[in-house]
Amino acid sequence: MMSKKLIMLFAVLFLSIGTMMAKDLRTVVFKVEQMTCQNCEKKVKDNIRFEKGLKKFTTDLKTKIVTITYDAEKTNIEQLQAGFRKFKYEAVVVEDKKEE
Ligand SMILES: [Cu+2]
Repeated sequence: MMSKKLIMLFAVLFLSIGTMMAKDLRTVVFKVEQMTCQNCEKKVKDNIRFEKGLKKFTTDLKTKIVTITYDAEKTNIEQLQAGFRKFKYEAVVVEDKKEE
């Protein structure tokens, strides 16, 4: 039978492995001035959903805000902005933060 000490050791080991494997997820908030109606919003949704490294995103038509959670090992803000530029939209960074 395993001793309590050994079980503790395994618990610590698994916890540290979990931390090491945790993805570097970041959330960026973009202001997209061109997103002025539902069609524009749909255009953003239809295009941005295919961006590499994208984890989740939300759009808000009223504030023209697009919030994107992305894997920082697979993409970055410049690449996401380039994604917007493909359909002639300019995404301006309002906020960029690391996910806890
Ligand atoms: Cu529109």
